[in-house]
Parts: sequence; C-alpha cells; structure tokens
Amino acid sequence: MTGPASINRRRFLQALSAGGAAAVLAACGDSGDPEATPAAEPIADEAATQPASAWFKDTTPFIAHDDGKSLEARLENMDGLITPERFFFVRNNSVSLDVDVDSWRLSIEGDAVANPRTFTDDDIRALPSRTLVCYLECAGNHRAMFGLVQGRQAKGTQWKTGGVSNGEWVGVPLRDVLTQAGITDDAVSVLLIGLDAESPEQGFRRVLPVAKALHPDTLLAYGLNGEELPRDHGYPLRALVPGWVGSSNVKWLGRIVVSKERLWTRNNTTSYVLIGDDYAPEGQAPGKVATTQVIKSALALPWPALLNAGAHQVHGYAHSPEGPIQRVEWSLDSGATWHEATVREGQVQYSWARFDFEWDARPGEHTVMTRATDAAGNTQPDEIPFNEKGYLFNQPVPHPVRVT
Ligand SMILES: Nc1nc2c(c(=O)[nH]1)N[C@H]1C(S)=C(S)[C@@H](COP(=O)(O)O)O[C@H]1N2
Ligand SMILES: [Mo]
Repeated sequence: MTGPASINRRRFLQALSAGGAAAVLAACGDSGDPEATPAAEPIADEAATQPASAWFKDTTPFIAHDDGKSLEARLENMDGLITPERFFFVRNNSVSLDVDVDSWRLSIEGDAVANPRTFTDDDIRALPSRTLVCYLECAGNHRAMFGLVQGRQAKGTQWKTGGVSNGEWVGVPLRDVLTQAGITDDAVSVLLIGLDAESPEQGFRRVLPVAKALHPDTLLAYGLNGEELPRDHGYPLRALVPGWVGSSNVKWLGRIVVSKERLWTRNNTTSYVLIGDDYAPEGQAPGKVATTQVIKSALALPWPALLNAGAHQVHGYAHSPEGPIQRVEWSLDSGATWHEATVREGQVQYSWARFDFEWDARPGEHTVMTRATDAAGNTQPDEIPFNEKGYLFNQPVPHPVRVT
C-alpha cells in the first residue's frame, strides 16, 4: 500500500533530510533521544506566539490533558463505527516523531533468533498484508472514575471515556517477520522498542509473550483507515496487538528483541502494573502486569451533557477483548433497574460495537449508566478493586446529563 500520502511524505522528508540528517526528527525540539536531530528552526513569529506542540494533528477536536501527552477523543463527535483519524485519540510518553522512511530500518535481534536481520519499509510492504478492524484503548481510559465513582483518585492522566478509538488497520503479521528472522522454539519474550525517548530507558518498549507475538492477528501496521499510518500514530510502523492494553501497541517501531528469558522493562514493572491490595506481585512487578483490556461501555455524549427535554436517540460504544458485544443495558437509577439498549451491528473482528436507545428525557439532573455483556458472558462489574495507577476501570460509568 503506497498511497499518495506516502509519496508526498517521502518527497517532503527527502527535502528535509537532504545532506544526511538523522532518521528521526522530533515534532518539537529535543525529544531527549541522542539520535534525534532537532527540527528546523521555527519562524520567529510562530516561535514567539505558538506553544510547542507534541502532536502533528489539529488538537481542536480533543480534550488536551495538561500532561501534554494525551489527546482525549470526544466520543460525541463520532457516530460511525470507525473513528476518523482527526478524532482518533493519541497517547504519547514523549512526543510524536517524524521518521524519515528512507533511512528507517526495523531490526530483529536477540538470543532467540537464528538470523538477526533488518527490514526496510519496502521489505515490510512486500510481505502479505492483512486488514483488521480493531479498537485501541489506553490502559488508563476511564481512570477519572476511580476518583468520581470510588472517591479515591488514581495517579495519572485523568481520562474520562475518550482514551479509546476504533480503526481499520493494515499491516503484516508480526509472526511472518519473526519467522524470517528465524525465531527459535525456545523463544519466550518479544520486546517491541519504539524510536522515541523514554527515561531511563531509550525507546518506549513493551514485552509480549511469544504466544501473543505469534498470533496471526498481532500485526505490524502501516495503514490506518485506508491511509498511511499517521505520524501521531506511529508512522512508518507500529504494533497492533488486538485486545491488549494500548501501551503494547508500540509506535515508531525500530527494534524487536526476541529472548529466551522472560524480559522485564519499565513498562511491565513500574508502569502498566495493577498495584493494590487485591493484586499479588508477579515476577519483577509489584503487582499484576496489565495485558488484556476489559469489557467497557460509554455514551457518545459530552461530559456533562446538556439535552432539551423530550425524546432522544442516545448512542454509545461498547467493547471487549473477549468477543462480540451481545447486550448493552442502561439505567437511570444508579443500576437499580436496567433497560435494554439495541446493539447496532454484529461485531466485526476486534471492533467496538455501537449501541443506542430511546430516552424520553424529563427536565432535571440525571445520571445515565450503561453496562455491556459480551458473548463469552463477561459483564461490567458493579465494583472493581482499586489500583494505584488507575488502570482498567470498568464499572458502569455514571454519565451526568442535565435536561432543560
Ligand atoms: N513508541 C511509542 N509507542 C506507544 C506509546 C509511546 O509513547 N511511544 N504510547 C503507548 C500508549 S500508552 C498508548 S495508549 C497507545 C496510543 O496509541 P495512539 O496514540 O495511536 O492512539 O500507543 C502506545 N504506543
Ligand atoms: Mo496508554
């Protein structure tokens, strides 16, 4: 898939990198990566008037969190099944990168590959591709609910319900690339490493167990919604790990290390670990390592929502890593009684599902809750244990709605 966007970007980047600049240009200033070359001097006026931005996309449609690393999607902007790229949430641990695809390489190395090798962009695109509809969700999506619902705020970006989006991804199975590098039978861990800086380790990284890495639906993706993968989402190549927490979906991939030992890095010891009284330590982690997402649902309404009295068709999105959404219910009385919503479509692959219901809204302050159930029988629980970093909140969300 070499679309017009790719050709334009290549030309643009060729111009930028004429004279042999390094492969990676950070979106703004110094990314902290010693291999990164600072971006060209901005025009003085702009530099004086515009705050530095960590992103390439227009941030207007988002809730921009003040950590400067999180663009929360507004579900109320969406009514289709696929999230348009301009509304697709972004989570960076540093800043978005502008990678020069001509000098970019993906290396596969480690003590569990027989033929360590590197791939160019053309090598990757020459492999048979797959297309998957898949939602992508930050492990911290709904984190604000620990404070709002449980009365105990968890550390981290206070995402409400927009740390999730649904895309159509094109890529090659990671397993085909690992096979070409001669992955050995005794491989245990596959470590995905991005080109962006992350202190104290260089390169945002995440470990996958070999079984998940070899699953035919675990992709190295280079396309999103029929276009080139955008720079904010990891151009030229990112991991797509269906059902797993957002951080497994490493963007701007540069290296993959395959190991005979179980690997531990910051992102399965310090971050992305469920730490709390109900979670036993696991290996080098002080709690349970967050791997798969959990079943959730949310309304596509502003927070808080303001509606005129009368009949409304209210819609929202539900998703589960375990299988299709079978049922969504809604409640106006904090879960004492539930009504059936309509699940809009048979769920495709790893997509989220749309649901809607008719509400004859009376004037006043309301709290609307939704609760999803999947085909495997998982339902959003009434109560989940607290964890310090606020991952995987999936109690029904009490959405505030004022009707006038
Ligand atoms: N290289 C790299 N990959 C990354 C991250 C990052 O900071 N650097 N953030 C991760 C996190 S925490 C999430 S939730 C997802 C978000 O993907 P998106 O920005 O494409 O929506 O990317 C993941 N991949
Ligand atoms: Mo995330």
